[in-house]
Amino acid sequence: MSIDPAALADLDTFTIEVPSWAYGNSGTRFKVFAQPGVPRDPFEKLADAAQVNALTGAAPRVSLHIPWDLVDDFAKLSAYAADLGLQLGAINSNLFQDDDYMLGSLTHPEKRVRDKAIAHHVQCIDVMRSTGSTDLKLWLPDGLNYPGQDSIRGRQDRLADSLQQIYAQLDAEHRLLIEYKFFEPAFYTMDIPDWGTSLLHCLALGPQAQVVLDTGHHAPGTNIEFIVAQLLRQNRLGAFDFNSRFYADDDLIVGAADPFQLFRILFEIVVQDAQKPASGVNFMLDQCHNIEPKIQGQIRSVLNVQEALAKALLVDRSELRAAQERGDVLGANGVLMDAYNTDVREALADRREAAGLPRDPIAAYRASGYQEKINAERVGGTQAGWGA
Ligand code: LRH
Ligand code: MN
Ligand code: MN
Repeated sequence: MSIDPAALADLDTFTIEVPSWAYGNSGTRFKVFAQPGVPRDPFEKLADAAQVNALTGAAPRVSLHIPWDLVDDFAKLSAYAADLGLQLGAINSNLFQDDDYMLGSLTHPEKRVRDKAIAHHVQCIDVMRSTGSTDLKLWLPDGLNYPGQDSIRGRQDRLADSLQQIYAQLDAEHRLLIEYKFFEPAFYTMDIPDWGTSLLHCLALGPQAQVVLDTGHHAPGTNIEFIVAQLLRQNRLGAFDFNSRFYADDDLIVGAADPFQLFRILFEIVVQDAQKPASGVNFMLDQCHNIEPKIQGQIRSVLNVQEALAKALLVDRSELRAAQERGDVLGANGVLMDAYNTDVREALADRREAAGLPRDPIAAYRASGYQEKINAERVGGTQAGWGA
């Protein structure tokens, strides 16, 4: 299949937000491996993220996690980001590392604990006011391990009330992005296990509440692109947490486990024009690089998303529609597969070169000397925030 450069034009405005925690040390509950050169504070995380953006030209925003990225002066952090050509992106709250939250946070039976969890979000909204961030991202780790442990219904009611209190604090330009996850840390039921629960809470809250789809947060075999199509149709797909998985919430490099799934997801995005910035969908990464080099891992991730989007953009939509309308099952499937099987790597390298970027950003990073410099300069890098 020959590649019409005009078909790829949307790549020029398509950006990917990187997570601050991808640059810190991480691991599993068994072991955190320390890597040389990892950042010692949020400023150094931004410096690393700036490398990813400089070499790909497509990663200008960085998500923060609070309190992992707590600093005294967020306006200063924001100004530093701007100096590096970056913007601070979504602010992630953290409800999973406080002893008070053992039995839940926003759903906890005790009002005192719920109030504390709500107050944490008010703190995050304050951070957003200093950083200029517009997205408050909430992943709820609450849930039950045993049937009968607490009332499933009662917890939904408490959750609705807590979310309402958080939503009421948002400024007009803010969004509350609600992430779901089918299991872990709770094993019997999570309080927001799926997109339906997330969407119902969003609908009850109002138009500033939208769903976050983390690609690692579904039961094996779930058709994620169906969820994408459905949420977009309702105007409620706020963001992605991209990563890939073989088993559960593996947080591996996006497109590494199943590039065909990533293509199918991005095709549903393209069908509804959601790759354009005006759609408001924030394409974020949520990954950890436990054993691979982190900055290169982030660059690889950005390239993987770009490659999958390029293939999705190459689908001949009028051919596809024609085949669909005449009931040509194999023809329609063939149109999709032709695009998926197209090697877009040279075309993307050409585009990068034309934009003054390196054809091969990973090779350029390896040749840049940046890794050697931070390995020498930074001693005692921080952990990403969990997994100890
Ligand atoms: C939960 C999650 C959520 C957290 C992040 C660290 O599994 O995906 O987005 O904020 O991991
Ligand atoms: Mn996530
Ligand atoms: Mn996750």
